[in-house]
Amino acid sequence: MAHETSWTTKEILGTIIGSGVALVTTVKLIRYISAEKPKEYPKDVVILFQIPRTPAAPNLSPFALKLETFLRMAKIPYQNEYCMQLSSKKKTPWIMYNGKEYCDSQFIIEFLNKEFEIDLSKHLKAHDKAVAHSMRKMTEESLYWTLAMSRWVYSYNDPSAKKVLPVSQCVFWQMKNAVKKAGYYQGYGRHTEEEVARICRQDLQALSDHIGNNMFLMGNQPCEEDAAVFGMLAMMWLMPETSFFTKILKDKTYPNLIKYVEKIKKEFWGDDYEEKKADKAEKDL
Ligand SMILES: N[C@@H](CCC(=O)N[C@@H](CS)C(=O)NCC(=O)O)C(=O)O
Repeated sequence: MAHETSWTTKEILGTIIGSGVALVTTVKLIRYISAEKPKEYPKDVVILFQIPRTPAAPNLSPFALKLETFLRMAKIPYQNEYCMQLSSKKKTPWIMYNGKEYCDSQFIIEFLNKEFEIDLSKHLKAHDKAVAHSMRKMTEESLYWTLAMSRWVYSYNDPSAKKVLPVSQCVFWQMKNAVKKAGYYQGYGRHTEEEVARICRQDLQALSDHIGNNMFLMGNQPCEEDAAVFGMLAMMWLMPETSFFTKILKDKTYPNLIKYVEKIKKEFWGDDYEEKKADKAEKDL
């Protein structure tokens, strides 16, 4: 005699809920196992978060190059963490130090100066410090925008851009739109390309006239602001062919600025400036 198996409503509900709980637990378990664990960083070492380096230079971002140059100048132990992650202020570069985040290259330098009792400008008198401060501000608040507009907006359709800016077409498009918008609110984005090129030349002329035959920004000894000025000027080599920066560089309009960049490169970067072939091969694997 065949037995009929009839399930009560309670049993059916129990089976459905039981299977659901088992499924959710399994999914959670898989997620937990595959999730990236927070990295452990060494104590008392600055972890420098910056966008991935390029073959020709340590970074495409003048602020990242500034910060890493400063760390080298000040001989502070650091470790690079190349990633696209932005800081809590939605900017790059930024650092982690003993588990805490610090952002904005200048605020970071101020923090590190205190933490490591460093003053790379202690040999300067108040007046010279004021001049160095103004030069850095001109570089970061004016020259930077001419660079950003030229690189990401005016050179958008330049096929040579791909050679110097190793980013996907999609990222390039996003950068163009973001810089165009930011440039508009900053102000330079409302000018014509010729007008922005004029501002760029005026800033470079001021830097060139000020540096003259000196090796560094404030004489023959480096100061803190050299990191920022170097970081920005070194970007001239990372510009598409149609950029007015490339024209200025090719025409050797400011030979002392070229010498200045070469000097700092040699002094604080040596062979590390360009990506080593072995590192590149490992990355490409
Ligand atoms: N004042 C900041 C400027 C940093 C900055 O503007 N970084 C750019 C890259 S060069 C950035 O993060 N841009 C992303 C954005 O503005 O959304 C600093 O000194 O760190």
